[in-house]
Amino acid sequence: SRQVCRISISGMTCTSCSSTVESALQAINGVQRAQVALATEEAEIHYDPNLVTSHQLLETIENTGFEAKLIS
Ligand code: 9UX
Repeated sequence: SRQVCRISISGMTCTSCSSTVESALQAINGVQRAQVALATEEAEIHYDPNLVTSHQLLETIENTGFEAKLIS
């Protein structure tokens, strides 16, 4: 199955920052698509909720060194 969430990310200052977060999200089992936009400081993630939770997505982002909050 497929679910979409949006996460606000603060602390990213360059495209290398956003690429790091995007790669970390894309490496998670159950993530089908992950896009991180530096300009809007937001991530849009398509994922299978049977394999990964939005809480785990937030934790993955925070482990890369940025602050993450669930928007929707
Ligand atoms: Mo470049 Mo982004 O050091 O932190 S990766 S600013």
